[in-house]
Amino acid sequence: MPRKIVVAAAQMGPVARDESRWHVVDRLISMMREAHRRGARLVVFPELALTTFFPRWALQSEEEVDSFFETEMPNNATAPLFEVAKELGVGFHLGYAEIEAVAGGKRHHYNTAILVDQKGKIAGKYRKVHLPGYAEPQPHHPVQHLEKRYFEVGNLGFPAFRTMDSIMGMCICNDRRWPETYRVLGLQGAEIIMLGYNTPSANPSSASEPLHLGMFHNLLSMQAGAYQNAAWVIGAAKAGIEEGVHHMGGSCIIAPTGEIAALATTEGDEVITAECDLDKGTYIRETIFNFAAHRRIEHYKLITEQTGVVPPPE
Ligand code: CDV
Repeated sequence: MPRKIVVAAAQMGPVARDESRWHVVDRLISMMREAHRRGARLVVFPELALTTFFPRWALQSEEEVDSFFETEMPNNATAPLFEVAKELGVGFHLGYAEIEAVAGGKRHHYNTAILVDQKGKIAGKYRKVHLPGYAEPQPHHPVQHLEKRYFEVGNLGFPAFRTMDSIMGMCICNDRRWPETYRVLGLQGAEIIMLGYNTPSANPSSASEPLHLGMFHNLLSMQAGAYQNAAWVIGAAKAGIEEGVHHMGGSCIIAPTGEIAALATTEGDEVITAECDLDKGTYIRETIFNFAAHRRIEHYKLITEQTGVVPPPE
């Protein structure tokens, strides 16, 4: 019996600093309805989808920082999205800034994504592990990227979830560039890997990188991750000029073969869809990337024991 699901990536055009959550959620709902009209049962929204990409600024007051975070999910502003998801029978992935309040009054800040099932229930949560950028502004950089100022490293690992008749995993933006992300999910049998991203079109830390490499590296990373782990990868971008910074689009749906099944063509709100055969990667998992037969973990120790580069002695 074929296991097929139509999935969508809902790319977002810019979100202004003063745009309300209510307005953003309206945009997300419109795209969810459009995806549903095209037969989708799962929609992937971008990283930090509810607000502008605030880590481009060195915000000074705690109050202002917290205004970009959610303390509960769903909340008043996002509840309509959950309701429409349930009404339509469409699952979704949503990135947002999360404050977790723990005992003793301490609060943790994470760059988070949730997976909501087709009944509107949260089926999984992920907190971004690979936080790019800096804690303090870098005056010589073309664009500031201060995720290390606002977020703690995620504490949930890379969990996979059995939901919506599949095994699904998530990662967020910069995580998509790291092979370890996909492999940890691949080792749990992930068939669909979802991610959102906010990526400036020009490398924020290097004025000398040719512009065309941005999109090349974006697709290269996701296509390699998909193929090497025989998984579908769905990437949803924030695109266009947001508060003066141009973000690349290129939202895409990538097959387990590494081939691009759908690719966004605009820099605005845009829904792309593809029919995913969840068994398309099976022959890859049983042959070239049969992990149980071919992986040689006794030779991979450095990957978990060492962080930076240590060249051999001269
Ligand atoms: N939001 C991100 O994680 N952005 C990074 C940028 C800073 C390079 C990315 O990897 O796309």
